[in-house]
Amino acid sequence: MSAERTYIMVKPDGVERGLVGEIIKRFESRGFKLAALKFVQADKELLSKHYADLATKPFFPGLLDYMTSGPVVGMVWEGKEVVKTGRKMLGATNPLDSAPGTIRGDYCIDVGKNLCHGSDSVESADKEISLWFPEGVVGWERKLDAQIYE
Ligand code: DAT
Ligand code: MG
Repeated sequence: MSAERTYIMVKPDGVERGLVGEIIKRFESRGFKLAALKFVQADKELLSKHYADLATKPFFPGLLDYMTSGPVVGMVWEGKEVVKTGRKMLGATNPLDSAPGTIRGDYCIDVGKNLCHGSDSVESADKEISLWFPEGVVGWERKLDAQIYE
């Protein structure tokens, strides 16, 4: 079974709107395994590293303001093709392009308040997990896996 991991984060609007449980529930119900979880008020230094590839974008200062406007919930989820599948579950970056049934497609409208983050590749996931969880994540055996993977 795959030990692929992704970094999923509920953004400040998702925390404020009480959607943390809903987002966790979707990953749990799908069968992915939680490996780490953290409630944190991030600062601009951390978020500048997280969004380093967007530093030259005109919306970058606003993005940092948004992401530091309140606490976030950072999580590591593990499972087969969880990076790609996690992105599908989140929906498109612009929520208006997100299909109903996705998190963004069900719960938000504007790109600057799009509720959640998901790593876009295995390489980004590794970097993001090291950045948000420098202490490491929890490796554990889940008996339920026998009912999820063939
Ligand atoms: P994603 O979050 O789908 O990986 P991204 O990495 O390109 O998308 O951008 C990171 C975040 O930056 C995104 O979730 C919301 C914000 N963002 C992206 N494009 C934007 C835009 N055109 N205007 C405002 N915010 C934007
Ligand atoms: Mg991204």
